[in-house]
Amino acid sequence: MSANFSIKPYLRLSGLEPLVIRPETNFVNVGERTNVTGSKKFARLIRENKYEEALSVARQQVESGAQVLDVNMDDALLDGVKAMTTFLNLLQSEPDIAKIPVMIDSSKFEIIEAGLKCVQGKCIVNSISMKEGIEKFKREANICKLYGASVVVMAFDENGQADTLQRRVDICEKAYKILTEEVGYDPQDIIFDPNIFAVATGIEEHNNYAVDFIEATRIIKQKMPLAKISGGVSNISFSFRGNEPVREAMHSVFLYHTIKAGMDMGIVNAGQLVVYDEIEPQLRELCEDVIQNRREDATDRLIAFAETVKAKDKTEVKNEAWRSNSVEERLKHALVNGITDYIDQDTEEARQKYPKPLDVIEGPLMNGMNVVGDLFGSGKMFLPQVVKSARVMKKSVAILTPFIEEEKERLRAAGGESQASGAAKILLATVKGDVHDIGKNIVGVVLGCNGYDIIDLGVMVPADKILETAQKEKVDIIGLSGLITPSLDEMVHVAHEMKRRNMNQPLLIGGATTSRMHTAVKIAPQYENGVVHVLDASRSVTVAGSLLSKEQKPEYLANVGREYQKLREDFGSKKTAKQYLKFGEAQENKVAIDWSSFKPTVPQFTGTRIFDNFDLNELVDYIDWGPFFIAWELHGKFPAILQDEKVGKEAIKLFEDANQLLKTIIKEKWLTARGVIGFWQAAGDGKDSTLIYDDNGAEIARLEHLRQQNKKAAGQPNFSLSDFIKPGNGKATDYLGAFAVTIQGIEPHIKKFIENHDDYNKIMLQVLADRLAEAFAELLHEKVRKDFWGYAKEEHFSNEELIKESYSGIRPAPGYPACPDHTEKYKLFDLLGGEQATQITLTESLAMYPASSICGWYFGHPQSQYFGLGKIQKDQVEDYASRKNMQVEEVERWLRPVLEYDV
Ligand code: B12
Repeated sequence: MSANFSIKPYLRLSGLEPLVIRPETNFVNVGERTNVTGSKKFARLIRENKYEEALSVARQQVESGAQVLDVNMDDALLDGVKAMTTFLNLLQSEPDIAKIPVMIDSSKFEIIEAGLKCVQGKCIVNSISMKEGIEKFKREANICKLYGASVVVMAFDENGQADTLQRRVDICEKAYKILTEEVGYDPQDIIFDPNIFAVATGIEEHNNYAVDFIEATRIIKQKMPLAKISGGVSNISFSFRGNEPVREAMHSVFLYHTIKAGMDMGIVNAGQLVVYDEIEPQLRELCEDVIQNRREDATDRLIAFAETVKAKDKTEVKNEAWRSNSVEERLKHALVNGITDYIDQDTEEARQKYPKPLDVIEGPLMNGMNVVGDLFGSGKMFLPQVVKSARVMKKSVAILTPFIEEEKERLRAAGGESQASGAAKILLATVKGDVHDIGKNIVGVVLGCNGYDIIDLGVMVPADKILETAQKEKVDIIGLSGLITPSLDEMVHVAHEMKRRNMNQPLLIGGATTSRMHTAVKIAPQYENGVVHVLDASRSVTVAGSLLSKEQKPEYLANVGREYQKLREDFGSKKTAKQYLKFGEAQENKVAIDWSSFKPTVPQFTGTRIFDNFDLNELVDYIDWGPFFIAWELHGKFPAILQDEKVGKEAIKLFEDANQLLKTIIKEKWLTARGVIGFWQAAGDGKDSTLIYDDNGAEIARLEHLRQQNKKAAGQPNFSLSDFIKPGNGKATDYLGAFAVTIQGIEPHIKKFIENHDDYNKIMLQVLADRLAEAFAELLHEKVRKDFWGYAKEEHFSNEELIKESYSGIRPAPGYPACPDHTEKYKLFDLLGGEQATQITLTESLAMYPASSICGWYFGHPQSQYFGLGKIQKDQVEDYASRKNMQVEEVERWLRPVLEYDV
């Protein structure tokens, strides 16, 4: 180890990927739906032994932004040890879920221990305490330590739960001493939960609970600075249930103090819905009185005020007081609140006040954006608000630009130097073959808000163009984006080219399909001057900041380099640790379906049917709003998110804006929906292929499927989509369907929004077009089940049930986890009538243009289900290549992310 290399004492957790909780990290969300005590659906699936389906609950959690996954099997009707073991073992073979750390949650230690035996990486045990004496506490802590787990310690001892400041501190300190001195725990692996209780309950003894928690947090952090503090924030405002404005304000005030005191994680049901500084001053004062227990009548006064808040609708009162402030303050207010109403007149006033137009940008506008950046960075502002701020900024800059140009001209004519903005330049591009840019656009806006000069080259940009522009424009950072897996290879190519061209700018990698692991293993080794994977827009700011600071850059890149080296080593060792079946064995363990009594439902037609200009009104009810909010980085389930204590207010605003735009889109016919579906006679070959026949019984296509190859728990099959088609002996015995849907016509409207400097509506339109495409796929699938194929004529599901995929039959899309090979899209498009019938074009990476397009297969058998393929081995790849008549190397190129071996 070199002399200046030391591992910082941060709480380091991991699933397949690490989660490091650094001092600057905000609250850590723990996904709580994989908990039989909290989720009825999850409990039912576990009781019915439907573990594969139960995994989808976990997957949903990860997709909605959980950073840690809480797993709880405490149900009297369950064998908890068995359930925990089976579920965690299965979960470990799903890389998209197992990437985040697990929190093993149980009140029974034997269940915790069973869980500890299964998880890979570094997990959290929730919880241990001294409730049943010190010996038991030590014994359990020792076992947790043996497994390398971090522990949540409840402030609880033999005398009960700690409810005074002194007892909170004493119990935590005692537990800390035992854990660090006797058990040998690292302090950073200890998380205290010092009990948040409700205040303003009318019971005098409760009045000091908040003060005690805050003080306990402060003292615990002073005495034990490396330990973490956690708690359930919404408990504090329990007595004001039903009065959201007051609860929001209380949470904000409480968090203001607890975060300052050192609270770092928790189940964030509560939060800063309102920024502390923007709480109505009288309400803030009253909450401060209650939280800080500053006056005897604090509770009564807050209750009295709460009645008035309840009575009036806050949002009706438009507060225009800010208009009487200075122009600098007004610009700041407009930026922070995303108000464009007065931006023309305020910008003009500032331009006249300042000596040069550029001074307005570098002065009040940048000051305002710095506030926005800080609030976003500290979790006090949400992405939609930031994008609205950007719109204000861009509009103001657009007003100033002609004056800046004029000034430049004047200086040039007078032989002087033209002013140059000193902002660092960042080039962004979606790589060749990929058409997606929502994520990239969001990153561009967020970085732009932080003062960087963004050069956005758009989508499908070849490596040469990216690198030539970077060199010509002397950019400081290059950022690549990609949504589908073939883009990963293109990113490797760009990195390779950067080395060949002797470039020195750091390279950022982002987008839904990218990962730290792939970046470390495949991209970083191509280029030595810095390759960094960035998970989302919020993180791009700190990464860019570190890379652009001369002082921080060397250390930052050295750290990333070490982290990636470790990931490469882990990647190498993990591969050998996993157990796989020979391909033949996996084929033997296929899904057991009793075909003897199966009679396939005959679809209404065979061949294809086109739905052109489909009524958009009909699609609205089929929209799944969940991913809409995820795209805007507001995490939570729809519609509950609209009531969410932390993001609810912003979610409602966003939802209203979306519906407003949706109405315009439909009324003014901005977009057109086009879909194609088809059915064909089919038969399985008894192994991994599906044969497609025309009406005369002639074979017209042969679909190839991939099969799970990891060793399964007893009774669990190795899934392949081919298992869901009835085998035939060269003769049709079953049916298979396919579809493609697309939303066309977005381009002129995007152009208009760009011209209008309106990123907010540009991103909104893109996200809505994607939602409409997905809704169209859902609606057609329903029509297929009930009508065109008609195997589920009696089906009656609500939109919510449709989203949960409660129906029979599936529509897997090439590229999705059950069928990750994009090249099968060629066959799908041929069957559906090619690009002409679908009006979708395929890029060289098999992305579909327009971006808002989806295609997939229909499987009708009631036992058909979604699954994740996981990794596969060379014997299967060779078999697959020979079946597809392709070179093994070519197949390996398309399937690289699912290969269990290196190529
Ligand atoms: C919504 C969605 C769609 C939308 C389109 C999304 C879009 N326009 O971007 C629709 C419904 C149209 C769609 C279609 C398809 N999809 Co899709 N889709 C998703 C989903 C559910 C969410 C993606 C998303 O929009 N996230 C929100 C945005 C804002 O996030 P983002 O793009 O990741 O960007 C953020 C970060 O990644 C980062 N970032 C992004 N770029 C950059 C760049 C830089 C420099 C930096 C620093 C950071 C950065 O910051 C962004 C903001 O925080 C994902 C699953 C998932 N959970 O990711 C699958 C997913 C991306 N889709 C997938 C697939 C396969 C498809 C289809 C091919 C399926 C098919 N056969 O029809 C098609 C392809 C469409 C096409 N035109 O070719 C796969 C891709 C993996 C693969 N195997 O290729 C995924 C991962 C699902 C899966 N688990 O398999 N999809």
